[in-house]
Amino acid sequence: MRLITSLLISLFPLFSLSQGKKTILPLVPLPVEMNVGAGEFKLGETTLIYTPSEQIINEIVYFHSFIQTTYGIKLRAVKVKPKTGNYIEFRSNPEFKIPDGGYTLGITTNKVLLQATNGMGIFYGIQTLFQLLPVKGKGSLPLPCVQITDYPRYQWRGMHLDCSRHFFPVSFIKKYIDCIASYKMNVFHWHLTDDQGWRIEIKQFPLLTEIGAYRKGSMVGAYADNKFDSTRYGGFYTQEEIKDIVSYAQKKYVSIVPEIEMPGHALAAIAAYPELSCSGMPAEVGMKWGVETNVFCPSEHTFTFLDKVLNEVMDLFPGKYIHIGGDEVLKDEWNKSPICQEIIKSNNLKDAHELQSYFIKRIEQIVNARGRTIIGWDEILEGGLAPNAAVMSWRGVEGGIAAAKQKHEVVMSPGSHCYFDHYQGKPEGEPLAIGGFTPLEKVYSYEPTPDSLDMDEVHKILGAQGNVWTEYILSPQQVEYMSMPRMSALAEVLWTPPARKNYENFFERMRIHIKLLDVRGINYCKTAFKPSSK
Ligand code: TNX
Repeated sequence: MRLITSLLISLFPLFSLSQGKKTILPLVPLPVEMNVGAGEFKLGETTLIYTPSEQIINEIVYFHSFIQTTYGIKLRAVKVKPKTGNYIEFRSNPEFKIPDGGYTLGITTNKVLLQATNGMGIFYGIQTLFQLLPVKGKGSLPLPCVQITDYPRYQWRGMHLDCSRHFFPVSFIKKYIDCIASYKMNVFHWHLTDDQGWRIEIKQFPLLTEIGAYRKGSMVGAYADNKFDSTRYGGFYTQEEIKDIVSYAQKKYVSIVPEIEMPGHALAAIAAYPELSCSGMPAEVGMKWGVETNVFCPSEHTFTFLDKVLNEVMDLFPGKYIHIGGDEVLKDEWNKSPICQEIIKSNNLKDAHELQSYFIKRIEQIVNARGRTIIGWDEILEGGLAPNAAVMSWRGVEGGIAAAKQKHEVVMSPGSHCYFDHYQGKPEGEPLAIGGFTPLEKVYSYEPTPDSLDMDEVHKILGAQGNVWTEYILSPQQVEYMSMPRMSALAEVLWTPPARKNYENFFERMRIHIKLLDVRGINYCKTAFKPSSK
């Protein structure tokens, strides 16, 4: 019996069996190492905050104001280390030995000690503290005694949001970023342009938003019904709003990767400036979902336009990666167009696929000139990859494997596991979605690093990302419903060592954790928690 008990404890170290009572700590993602002890630290009005490290003052202010707004407790900060309990010490030291983004958290009955090498690690340790605190309470808040050592498995822990098909307000973008950060994820891939709407203000081309940000109507209901309304729909983010969001995200250690789609999915831009297409014919912002034949013409005029657009984009977004799309480029127009045939000939290209590769390489030069890197959907492999491009693998993992073998960076986002616009339960019991079936357990089972890569190729897998395409997602509440709890499962895939992963255990933790979502007003798929859809 003792053998079985100790085996159980070592398998599930987060079950504290003190006094025969099972305690599950609702931590998501599960930390790398964790030992639960006996007793509690009580956080209350008399708890002091102390830090010897000036450079993490933002994180401490963040912790302080969260405790005040959530529990009405105003903690006092002191400059001298308290001699006796009860206090919380935040310590940041570049010499501290822990991988980047990591932290250690020690909670004893009279002291909490959070240590890291920098503000990022402290920020993640604070997320853990927030998940350990009771979701509601006043006066004296118990924190279980525990020792945690924690750090991320992958460097790209991403979530995407399509703001073209449907537009979401700044306040929601911030809430989405908060949610991403609370699961220790660190990339927000912001899909800003597509056929059905251009959503980013570009000062040199005002028509992109004046015309391109609005469509005359939208598809309603299922695609097969082919029904439309005639309500003008649209919106866009001003450059001031974008700057505000970028700095908001920086404070939460989330880097924003903006996506400007090209050469396909560009109808909204073409509606604003028809000379960007091969025919030059007037066009309208898309109302129907799907893939359009009207794409950017690979002419010098288009490259000059995109140079200016991308430079404004790079002025706004300081991160390393600029997503340039590259997916689903129908070649109909290019095959017909004399201009394209001329470009193919004068550049010694074989066909329209090589023309697509030529297009992406020209764009890469614009982005590399500013010291940045392009990332594109896996179609950018066709006709030859641009020299420094990173690849986002969505049509399965093969594109990602091929890119890694060519020593290019890869972010995995296969439709099979990472498309959060797909159904997460039986369609009869779910709101209308695009199709597919990607329940929670399937997301949890995802392994981003393919077996077929060798030692120096595996490092090219930066991580993975969940994609939220919004053709059938009309409101912020619905974005949350489709993302949650699948985002939490993906967060654990990307943070926790595979040997520590266990779906039953994750599910138990999530069942408690959702109380926190309720308190924070975050919607989630309720059916995911019914035993039948586990
Ligand atoms: C494919 S994923 C697309 C999007 C759609 C999505 C719907 C990708 C690179 N392109 O344009 O919104 O499917 O699931």
